[in-house]
Amino acid sequence: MTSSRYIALVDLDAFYASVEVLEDETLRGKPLLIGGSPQSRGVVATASYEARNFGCRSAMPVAQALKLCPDAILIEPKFELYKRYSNQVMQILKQESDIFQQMSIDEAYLDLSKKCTSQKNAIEVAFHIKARIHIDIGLPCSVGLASNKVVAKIACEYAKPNGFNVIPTGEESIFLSELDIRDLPGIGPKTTKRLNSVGFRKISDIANATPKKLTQLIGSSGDVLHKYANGNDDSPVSSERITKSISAERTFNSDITYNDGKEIDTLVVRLTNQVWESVNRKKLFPRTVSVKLRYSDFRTISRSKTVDSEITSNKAISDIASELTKQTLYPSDRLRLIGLTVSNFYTHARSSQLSFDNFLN
Ligand code: TTP
Ligand code: MG
Repeated sequence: MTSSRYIALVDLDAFYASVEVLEDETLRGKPLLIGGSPQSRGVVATASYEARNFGCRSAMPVAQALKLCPDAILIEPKFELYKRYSNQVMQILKQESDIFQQMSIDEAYLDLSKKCTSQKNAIEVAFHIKARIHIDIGLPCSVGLASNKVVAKIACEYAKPNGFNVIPTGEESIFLSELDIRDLPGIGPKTTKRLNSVGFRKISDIANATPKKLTQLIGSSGDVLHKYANGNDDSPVSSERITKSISAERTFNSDITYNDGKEIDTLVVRLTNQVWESVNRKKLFPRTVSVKLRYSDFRTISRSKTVDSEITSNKAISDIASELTKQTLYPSDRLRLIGLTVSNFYTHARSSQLSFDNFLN
């Protein structure tokens, strides 16, 4: 047994809406929707907790949210403003913890294991951090504290809003056991349906199943899901910079002519395999594929395509890349370089956006 870790997940409450309230105190306590206009078929970025009482949620069409809560005040998002507040919060988190991993604009993991001698001590530190965010900046947040990231994340969800949830070390699986399987990171509608169809409803149903049975049901992600369901997750809080894009390129010894595109397609597949190796290792799932083409006269152009849902196979990347080259190049075009970039990632940890569903057939 390795020594215990103290991991905190700090997530701001109704972040965009809370910033709007700080900027205009008359909005406090009111139902707010931050999102685009219903005329332009806008969606809700976030709803204040007062609006959530009426059923308004992130990603819902604004028109639908206004039907649920006609008195809600609709505010256009001000991303620059939110980014400034986010930077202030992240600054505090960095100061207070030696290992810090920002997950999104309003959420970060802190590893307090080095700094703290006991869970009690970690509770004091995490409380102090929550208080600083409130007093120094004025924003409410929720904190989950546990021995690993998955449990800290779920604990935080259950603390919202403005809460603090500590899962004592050793009690991870007890905390999880009665929760719905959908609370586990990565379980989307498809996985839920498949697991429900064999009677799995609570996390303990997954915890008590054999990894073999889970793998039969949902493929290779069964193993990791079994670990999570038992309250285990040894992934580190990693202060590595967030990867924004992964690229590979090839310069030719002598220019090549596009012709029927076959040679370029073969190169695209090779570049894709190089990129895919990193993408896979880092558990990243891109939505944007770009190709860079340098002609024999050094003119360089880039073409990109963004797809609706995360790309989970190298074949999908190479198909998009060769489609982009096909749309761009003429048979007589001569090239000296071709590059491939994937970007716009959703990470494994951003569970609400990526689910094991992506691996189901
Ligand atoms: P979240 O932390 O998911 O949501 P939240 O902070 O509004 O509410 P809470 O954490 O209390 O549940 O996202 C942070 C911000 O990111 C959110 O304020 C707005 C933005 N966002 C979107 O623009 N679209 C989305 O679909 C989601 C989920 C969030
Ligand atoms: Mg939040």
